[in-house]
Amino acid sequence: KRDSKFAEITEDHVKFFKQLLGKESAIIDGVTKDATDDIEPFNGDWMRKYRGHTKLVLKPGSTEEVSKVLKYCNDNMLAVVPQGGNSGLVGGSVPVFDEIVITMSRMNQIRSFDEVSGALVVDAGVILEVADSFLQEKNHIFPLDLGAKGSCHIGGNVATNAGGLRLLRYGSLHGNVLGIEAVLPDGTIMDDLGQLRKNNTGYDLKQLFIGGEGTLGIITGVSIMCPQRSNAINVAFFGLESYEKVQLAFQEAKGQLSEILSAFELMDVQSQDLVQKVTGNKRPLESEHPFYCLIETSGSNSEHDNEKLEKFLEDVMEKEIVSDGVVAQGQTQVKELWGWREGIPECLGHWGGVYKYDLSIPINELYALVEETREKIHNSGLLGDTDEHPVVDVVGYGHMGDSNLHLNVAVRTYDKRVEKALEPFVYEWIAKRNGSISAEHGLGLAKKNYIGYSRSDTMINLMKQIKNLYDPNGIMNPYKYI
Ligand code: FAD
Ligand code: 2HG
Ligand code: ZN
Repeated sequence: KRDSKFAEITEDHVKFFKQLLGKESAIIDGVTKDATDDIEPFNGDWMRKYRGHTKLVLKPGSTEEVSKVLKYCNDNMLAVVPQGGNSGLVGGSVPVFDEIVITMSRMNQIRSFDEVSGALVVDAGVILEVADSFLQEKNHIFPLDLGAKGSCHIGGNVATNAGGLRLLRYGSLHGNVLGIEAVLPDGTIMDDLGQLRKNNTGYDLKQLFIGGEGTLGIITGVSIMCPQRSNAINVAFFGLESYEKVQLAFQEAKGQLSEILSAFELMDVQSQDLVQKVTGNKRPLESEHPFYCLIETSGSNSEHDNEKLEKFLEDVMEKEIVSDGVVAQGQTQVKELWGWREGIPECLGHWGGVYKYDLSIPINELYALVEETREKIHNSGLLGDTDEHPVVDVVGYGHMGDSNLHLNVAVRTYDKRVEKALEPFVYEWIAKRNGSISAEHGLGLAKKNYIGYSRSDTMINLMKQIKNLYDPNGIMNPYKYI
């Protein structure tokens, strides 16, 4: 239900914002004129699962403008949703009712780069791929990479504490982010945009905004540590006959490839079958296997790394851990092989909808959940790719190197019966193993009722106290997890 403490947007409010933001393009106004088509992309999420009813989208162009917008909203009890690239997978970036969308797309400038320290300072609305291309010219790399890089914003990445494909190597944003500039609901600008690697002067408040999902304030600037780009990127793709063997391969990879290992990704055959159905591409390996892994190495010497990777593959095949495999010959094949992994989320959406679970699980049990879920769906009679039996398939893949499983159930339509078969089953399964119901995507709207499976009442109460301190009126991204 819409919270009646929030004001409804009036023509006077719109007038204020128009005066403040000036430019015609800085506001999409469905209040004083009928909502245009333009506003709809801001109301819907990437999965087509959540839909809000905003009538007003604001596009501030500077930190000062964000500050003035938020102060006005706070004074007038207008609820807001910060939005980055709108690629989030938990419904956190779209309004639930008529909250004002504040999109960061106009704040898209790279502010500075220090070639000696590797510190990059950007506006929150810079697209991840744009930052990475900029860094490539400077022989550096953004320490985060993910399939949505072409659309997600760095501010959104930080707000969700995104993990992605290379966390194994470069670590999480909690370690890489050096500083944050954020605006609190009352308009206060929290300038903590330092570039220091070490700074133990009191509480590290910026950490609250990393993974805060827009519930405390709006991130306007980010300073982040970027490593040197490796000259050599090599990739191997291989098939295995059991999850036991996947674990052995992971151990071997860590042992044999140690400091050059930069990704270890897992995909089951079901996920690969669906990717093939959608893309029609030829599979990297001739023979079929229940599991596939993709390993990436990043080092300084291509020949040396390639030799290491070839030797690794030979060794694990000799030990009968790996059944078949291939090492990419050149960058085109590197990209092609990555496509079989990075393409999964997009391909799975092809049938209509996907129930997504993003889980941290003790590694030895990681795939057991997929098997149990598959069995449950089989027994429920919902499998069939028809309107009556809407489930297309149950697939498991993810960041094996970080014990992070993506359990996805592809469906023709979102269906209450499927949801009932999956929830709270999946969450109970995770709670029993002290796992996490959100490894890297956040809670948003999707998991708001389930936080208790991963956090104690004491922890949740402490979070609520922080929320009330920063946002006493509760205008920041309401109806979501907190
Ligand atoms: P949005 O979706 O716009 O917003 C996400 C949340 O952050 C919302 O709650 C929003 O209110 C808040 N927010 C956004 N910007 C700000 C800001 N400036 N200040 C305060 N709050 C803000 N995620 C991973 O972790 N790893 C992956 O490997 C991965 N792969 C993906 C692949 C695909 C194909 C897709 C579609 C998504 C993937 N994601 C992944 C999820 C998503 O891309 C990330 O969560 C990303 O970090 C979201 O960034 P965004 O700019 O799109 O944020
Ligand atoms: C990935 O690793 C993303 O590809 C998306 O985190 C996972 O769609 C998903 O469930
Ligand atoms: Zn992921």
